[in-house]
Amino acid sequence: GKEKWPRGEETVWKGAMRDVDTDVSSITKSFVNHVQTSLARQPYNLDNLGAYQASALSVRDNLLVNWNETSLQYTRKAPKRAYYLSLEFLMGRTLDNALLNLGLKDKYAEGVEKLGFSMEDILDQERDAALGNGGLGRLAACYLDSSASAELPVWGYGLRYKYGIFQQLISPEGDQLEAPDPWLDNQNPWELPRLDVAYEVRFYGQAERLHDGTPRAQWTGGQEVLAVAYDVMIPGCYTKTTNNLRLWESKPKRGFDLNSFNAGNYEGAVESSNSAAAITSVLYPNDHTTFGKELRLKQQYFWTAASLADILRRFKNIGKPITQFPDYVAIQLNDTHPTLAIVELMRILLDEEDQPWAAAWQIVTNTFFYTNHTVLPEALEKWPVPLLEHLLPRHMQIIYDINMLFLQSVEKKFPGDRDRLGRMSLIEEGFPKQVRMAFLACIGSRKVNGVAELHSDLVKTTILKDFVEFEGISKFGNVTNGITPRRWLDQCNPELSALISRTLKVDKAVWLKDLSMLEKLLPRAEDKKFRDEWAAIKQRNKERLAHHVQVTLGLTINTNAMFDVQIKRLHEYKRQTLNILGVIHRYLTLKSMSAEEKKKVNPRVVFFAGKAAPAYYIAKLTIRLIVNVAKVINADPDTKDLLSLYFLPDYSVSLAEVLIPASDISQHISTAGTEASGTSNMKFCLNGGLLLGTVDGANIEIAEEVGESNVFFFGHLTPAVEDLRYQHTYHPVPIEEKCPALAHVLNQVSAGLFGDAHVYEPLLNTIRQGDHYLLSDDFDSYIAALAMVDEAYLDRTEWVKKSIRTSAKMGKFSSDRAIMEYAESYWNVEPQHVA
Ligand code: GL4
Repeated sequence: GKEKWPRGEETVWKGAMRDVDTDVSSITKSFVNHVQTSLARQPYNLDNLGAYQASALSVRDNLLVNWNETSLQYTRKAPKRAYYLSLEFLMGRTLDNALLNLGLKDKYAEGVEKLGFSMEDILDQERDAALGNGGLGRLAACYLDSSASAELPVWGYGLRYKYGIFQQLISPEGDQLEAPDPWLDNQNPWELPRLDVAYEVRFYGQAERLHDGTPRAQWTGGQEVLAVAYDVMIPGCYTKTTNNLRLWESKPKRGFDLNSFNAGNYEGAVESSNSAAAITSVLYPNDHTTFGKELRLKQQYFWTAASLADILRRFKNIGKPITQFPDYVAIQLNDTHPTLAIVELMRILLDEEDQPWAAAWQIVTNTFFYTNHTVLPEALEKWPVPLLEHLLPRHMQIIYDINMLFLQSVEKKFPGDRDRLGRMSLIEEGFPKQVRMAFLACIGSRKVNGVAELHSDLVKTTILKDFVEFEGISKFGNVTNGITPRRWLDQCNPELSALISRTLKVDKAVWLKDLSMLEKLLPRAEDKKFRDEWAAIKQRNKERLAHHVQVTLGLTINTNAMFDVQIKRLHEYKRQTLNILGVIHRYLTLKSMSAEEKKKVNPRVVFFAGKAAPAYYIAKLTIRLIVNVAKVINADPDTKDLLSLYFLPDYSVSLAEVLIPASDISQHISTAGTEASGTSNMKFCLNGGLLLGTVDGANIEIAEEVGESNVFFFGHLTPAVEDLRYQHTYHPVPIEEKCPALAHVLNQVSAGLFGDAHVYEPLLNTIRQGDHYLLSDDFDSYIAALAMVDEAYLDRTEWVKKSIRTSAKMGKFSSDRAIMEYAESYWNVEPQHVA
């Protein structure tokens, strides 16, 4: 029966309720309480790790108060909600972000100092939550921050991997080694285990159509595992709104399979429990590639099935008919990884809710929204039909049915166009047949978008061209990516944030939530005092980075040099190879200079960081080349004061927070048309670093905002790429002829200038033969652009003006703008103020 509420005396409850701490004495009190009770440790005798844990638990209590109020409000008002389904959430550290969003950082700093600790040391104890590979996962994290800050009822759904992205070690030879990332080892104060929120998820088994005049079928047998919820609080900036990120962990339904156990098969019994736990054991470390592994497909279904069951249960609590589902629920698919949610919702509506096909499809296609994040063919997901049939027999039936009805409607619009039917079919012919997930995501969604103007155009004119012709252009849109200025300015660059608040004469609470206000800094570019302060902050951030490298790697960095940074996943399309070959070119040029000529040269320090997928041989060779070039260059007394080079291992969100504010120039040099958006480009520019890049992704829109005179562009444009590749294949010209400067650099590498002459041949051959990413076409203009950067840096006054102008014009790239576009134009969800 229903329990009475409130139980007992309401006034007693109310009088005992906790509020958010606001003064230093209640903060120290809660800190010490957690030391004594939660940590069961003696006060006075506490290390930095213990102090971090006590701080985190105390901050968590504050978040929980807001989180509960937010949930209560959503339950009471039952507004339409949006759910962001992402296999990756690259959150980084939480404590600093939570303190800043709560507006309690100064008070906590004061409190812990009184207890004998430094805030900086405490913050440094936290491990990154690195449940993502790169931009796609970090974007999801920025969108959660912006949703909560805009008071939008948006929840994230993902997986609670036991191991996040691998830790990268670099051997002395320059090989990347991978070690597991045991991020949960020291307990994670930021998650709330919800053992009471659990769903059964089925795999394998048999699906039988009922043939009773309905489209229903029965799915039975197979393996059942349990999905258990872990909740992560997502505080908004200067608001009570604290949303939820729900991560699923897989568990065996029973500790072990009793049937096998009784039959004397102990090993088999334990094995089934192992395989259930395996589902959420590790994040796949591939960015832009798919491998067709069964466990990855299991992850995708496990996560979408649990999330949908949870969403449906919450919807049912409102008590509305199922046909109104899309009036209360919008689901954003972060790339094709959660596409099975479309099929799973169809299954539930048909088989469990007894909906006719057309009604079910109507509900589905009004619920989902699909974002595409890349047009690289190797990243477009396809699942073998036999694998799907085996693992998810009912879903495969439904996919066939969707496809049949879909192709019938295509045939109706384009009668007799068999080529078109073949191109558009959800099932690609071949051995084996494969399901094209991007097509399924497209036809199952209300809207489809790309992540920057150029990319969205490419989606419409290439991979989904036929679908635009069939469904009409209005279904296809663009939402240019954004970044949260909380983490990527206020948190990572507190001095710059403070300068901005002083200059604008407004509290950061205001401009951090309306980033276009930065434009008011523009006139200050003409103010010498302001420029000097601006430049001094950049210099201190460079020293902070140098200090970090000194402490962690024992290397001494020349902070009088220009800091030139390229940090991102290693990939041929991102062309780290172009950068390192450019560095070698610079080195060879310096070696040929007279002492007199050298005096005019600007010293430069080049930084690289980034991980390569463990099986990506060419990307790993690029790391090896960078490391070995660094050894030679950094040890050469002729040049080392003018050029040095570092590969910083184990790139992470936290490392990015130190690198980005220290950059004078950063490189975003993908082959035109390959980088869908890029988001670190925005982070560098927001922090006053200038951009050296190709005419690609969001670089284009950044240039539109800050003005072309404030960015350094080079290279061929997207429309030329196809032609150039055709030339490479059918009319190849030897590199010596086409680009002698590049040929010379390659020959020096081949000759063993950086050791291991033969080792690099496979890498060099990707350029000598085929050159799919057009390094030989862009090398000369790249070198010219680097020279223009040098030239510009000599006029330091003008450089600082560019830096200020760049930062001032970055308002558009706040993820607050992006999330409002999704909320208003796609999801139709509205802010819910929590009083
Ligand atoms: C990516 C794109 O490569 C990147 O340009 C974009 O900024 C990011 C977020 O939209 O998505 N796509 C894939 S796949 N990984 C990415 O980082």
